[in-house]
Amino acid sequence: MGIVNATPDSFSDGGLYLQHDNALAHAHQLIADGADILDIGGESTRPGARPVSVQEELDRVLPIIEGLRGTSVPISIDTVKPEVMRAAINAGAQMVNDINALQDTAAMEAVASSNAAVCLMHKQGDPQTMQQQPHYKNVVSEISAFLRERIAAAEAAGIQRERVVIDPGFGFGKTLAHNLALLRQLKSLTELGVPLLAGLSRKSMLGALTGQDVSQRLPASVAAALIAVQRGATIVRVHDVRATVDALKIWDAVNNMNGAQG
Ligand code: 9MG
Repeated sequence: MGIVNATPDSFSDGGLYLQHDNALAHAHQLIADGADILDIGGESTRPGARPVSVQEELDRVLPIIEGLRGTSVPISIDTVKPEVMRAAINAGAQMVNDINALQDTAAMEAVASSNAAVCLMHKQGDPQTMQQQPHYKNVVSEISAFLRERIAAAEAAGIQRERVVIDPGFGFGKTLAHNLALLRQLKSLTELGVPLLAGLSRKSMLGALTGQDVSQRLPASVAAALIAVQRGATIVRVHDVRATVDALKIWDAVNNMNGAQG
């Protein structure tokens, strides 16, 4: 899953049209690099990011989704807002990436009344404050229980299990120790019986482990994606699609005997 940020570029003041052109060009590059899904987001989830209105988010993401209509890969809309979910699905999005795991009733209804797939992600707290004091007795079992409950809630609302993906939400209300425990025991989440998505790309836990600034986290991101796939993730949400795809091709050739037979 390639990440397409439809958020203003801090280095450009070319206005909405330039932003859209840049995001569309980036999306096409990610497809050429081997992305199987594109995740389009119009509101940053980083701590301290300014919240945006429904209209502002729609203005950012809809032209991108419309511009990608007819392309070969499914589009995911990264949003917590039910209005944005509905509009994006109408514009052609086939998946909703909700970091709030459809805990908002209107969001649950927006997905239930469509055929879209959904990613249910765990987070503790909200993006503004979540890194202040994350606390768990047992991070893996608590997140597993939360995701199990959200899968059941989605099914009860009429969203078939086949449409559901789960995600432990690396970095969302978790310390480095929590994130490492989750990655170490990621396989246990596959017991919930739905596909597992992992998003580790360029995250601060990788910075904490390597000492690298966000712009220098490609090698750590590729390593983390590979570990996640080895431990059961079937979708990895990444910025650097080509490097990740290359690494996964090697892993796949060794593990699934897709390469030359010796
Ligand atoms: C929007 N977003 C940022 N990080 C993410 C992650 O790890 N998973 C998902 N599903 N979405 C994310």
